[in-house]
Amino acid sequence: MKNQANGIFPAVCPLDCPDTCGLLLYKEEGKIVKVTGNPEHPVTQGAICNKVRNMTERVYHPERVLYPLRRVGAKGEGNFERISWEEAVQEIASRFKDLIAAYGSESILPYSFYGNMGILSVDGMDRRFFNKLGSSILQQGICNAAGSSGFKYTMGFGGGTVPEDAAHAELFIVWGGNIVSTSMHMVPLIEKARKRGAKLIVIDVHKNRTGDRADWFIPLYPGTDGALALGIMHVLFERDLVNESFMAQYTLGHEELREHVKSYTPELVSSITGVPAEDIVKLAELYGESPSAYIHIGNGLQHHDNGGMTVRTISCLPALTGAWLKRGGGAFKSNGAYASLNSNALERPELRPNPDARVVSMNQLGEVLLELDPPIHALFVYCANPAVVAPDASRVDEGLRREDLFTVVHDLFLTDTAKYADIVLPAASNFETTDIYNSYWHTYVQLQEPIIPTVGESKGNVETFTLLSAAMGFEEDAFRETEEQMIRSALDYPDNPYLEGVTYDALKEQRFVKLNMEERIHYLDRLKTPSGKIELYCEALEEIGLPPLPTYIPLIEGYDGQRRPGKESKYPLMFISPPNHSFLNSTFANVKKLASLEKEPTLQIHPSDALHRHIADGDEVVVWNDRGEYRVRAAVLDKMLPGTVISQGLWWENEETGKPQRSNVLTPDRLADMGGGAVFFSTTVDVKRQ
Ligand SMILES: Nc1nc2c(c(=O)[nH]1)N[C@H]1C(S)=C(S)[C@@H](COP(=O)(O)OP(=O)(O)OC[C@H]3O[C@@H](n4cnc5c(=O)[nH]c(N)nc54)[C@H](O)[C@@H]3O)O[C@H]1N2
Ligand SMILES: Nc1nc2c(c(=O)[nH]1)N[C@H]1C(S)=C(S)[C@@H](COP(=O)(O)OP(=O)(O)OC[C@H]3O[C@@H](n4cnc5c(=O)[nH]c(N)nc54)[C@H](O)[C@@H]3O)O[C@H]1N2
Ligand code: SF4
Ligand SMILES: [Mo]
Repeated sequence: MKNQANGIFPAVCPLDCPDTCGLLLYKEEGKIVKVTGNPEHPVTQGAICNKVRNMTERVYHPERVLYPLRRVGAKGEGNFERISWEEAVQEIASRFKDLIAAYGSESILPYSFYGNMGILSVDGMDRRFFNKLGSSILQQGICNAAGSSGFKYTMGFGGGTVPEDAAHAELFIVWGGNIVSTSMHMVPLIEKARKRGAKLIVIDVHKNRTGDRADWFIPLYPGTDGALALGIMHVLFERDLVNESFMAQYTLGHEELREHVKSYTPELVSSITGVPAEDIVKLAELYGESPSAYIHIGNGLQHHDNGGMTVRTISCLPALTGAWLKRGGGAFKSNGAYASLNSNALERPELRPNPDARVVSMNQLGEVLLELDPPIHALFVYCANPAVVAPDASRVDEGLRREDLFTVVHDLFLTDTAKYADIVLPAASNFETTDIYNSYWHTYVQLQEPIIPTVGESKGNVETFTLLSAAMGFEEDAFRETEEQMIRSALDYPDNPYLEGVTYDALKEQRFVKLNMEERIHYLDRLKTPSGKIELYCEALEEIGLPPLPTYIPLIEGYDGQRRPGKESKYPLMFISPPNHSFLNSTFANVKKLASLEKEPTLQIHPSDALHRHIADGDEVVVWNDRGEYRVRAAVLDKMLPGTVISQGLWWENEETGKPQRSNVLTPDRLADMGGGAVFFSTTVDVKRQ
């Protein structure tokens, strides 16, 4: 395909988005000229977002890194000279060897996330390389770690209601997410259901694009969702809207829970959440009386100090009503676990000479680079842009600026992170490489093969880490495997019955292959919690110092449960910085067409908060706390409760204006209550006119 000048070729969207769309790439004279959805994809059915319709602007962007580069100016300045791959690889290998000899292999830290969701790219040859190297291990808690952990404490498994079933729900609750922007294929599915009378409720700290479409939008104070869920439980038990036989058969601890939630009266919960008591009762009744209620648990509500407990609590709701037994009912946090692959075969942990190597959190990169003892001396960043996306960005900058830190960045662009690199390696896009993709929402696995030759001298991750392995002198066969061999071994995984029938040959022939969802009939009978039941009472939580029953725990930095700032909240406003519609995290922030749709970063502020600060709509404002400051334009709107301000989008620094515009200069690097998750939204700030 890559050598054919013209034609229409199937492809997969590589971005960190639940929908993992099937694409069609139109080629003319050897170049991709158009990207559309593939109408044959059973779930995404030909519809794609505007971001990826503009993917050619990214693939052929004039600023794509085309050659390996070596830094010539100061760190962060962004001045580089062109070098060859041979030089780059040799320099990296010799620096790594020297560092290992002087300080040990744990002085090297990989830093990666899912800028390309390809399994071979981010969970494949790279892992083999760092395992064999014996580097420090990165704990990848930046995205859904707290919430996924919370869901698992309750359900034992990282999979819930799948889209084909959700389509049959009568009530959709989108809770702490923004599906219109972040999982757009849920929308037609809900709209179709609404035509036959289904309802959409959105619960969020601000009226996002999804809230705009809701039958009922419920605003609440950040980090108080756990209390709202407990209030719903209180009403469900009190009004006998629970399913006793379901609870008896499938749950552990419903009697304890019944007693426990007596104290979460609608009045108390209203005082915590800001949701009127009568609305809490109405919401519980709608939920309890719905023939089939589906809860879409977004990622936003778990980026908090209490994010794990919040998701654990919400995911208990369907067990009270028995919604899991209704077609379309239940809950979704992530469906990634249905498509679990053979990670040992992919990552080869047995290559690691030091299985007990230290584990460091990607959410504390600044701290790790500045304080860790013994120190990190080399950082290898790929498929991630930590200077923009990681919390406490000023500390991250300070760490990246360290003269004695050897930094390599493999990316398609000179991102804010790459500007700090000693060596930049040009990355190929996924349309230039072979990989497989599973989705954390739908149930199809897809194959991508190269559609165009690599742009410039760029190389995909597999090839890059294969080259580096050779330069390090790694001789195992694992470093010589082809993509096909890696895919075959990843799919050979009898431990996951959902993977039955998904083979390399089937993928070659069909492009998208459905998981064996027949297996889901056994979902409730084969739960992987210690008790095999849905754990309303969860002993394992006591082991990590948390209450075994769902409990509202106020934020460390945020409201204290009585609408007063909590003990570490020096500032009066809660600052929420969710993703925006036109970027994918910080990806596309450098694509003019998409950046111009978003215009500029803004701060949405409630009229009452704006008034006493003398801030008018359109004013330039400074947003600050002890960690840093952020200068943006105010948008005075009443889309949230007073006391909460919103700034959407992960923007790169603006070289033209020089205005600080990374929201993460304000966010804390504390870890959430579970899973080492990030707590971006448990942030307090103040705002003034510039
Ligand atoms: N267009 C676009 N799509 C994306 C992304 C993107 O950047 N842009 N990112 C991708 C990634 S990596 C992810 S993880 C997903 C995330 O997608 P979602 O699961 O939709 O999560 P977020 O967009 O992070 O959710 C943000 C919402 O949570 C709300 N929120 C914040 N705090 C609270 C709270 O305490 N309670 C409640 N109820 N709501 C709260 C915010 O107001 C915001 O509306 O989207 C993916 N898709
Ligand atoms: N304030 C705030 N911060 C947040 C969030 C938030 O809501 N608010 N959301 C958080 C969440 S949920 C997430 S998931 C993280 C996302 O954090 P990241 O995954 O770091 O986000 P991206 O900005 O998408 O950066 C991905 C990078 O990978 C590069 N890339 C793409 N394909 C390839 C490839 O094949 N090879 C290589 N080597 N590089 C490639 C892209 O060019 C891009 O620069 O951000 C987190 N940060
Ligand atoms: S970003 Fe999401 S919606 Fe857009 S094309 Fe990719 S998978 Fe589809
Ligand atoms: Mo994410």
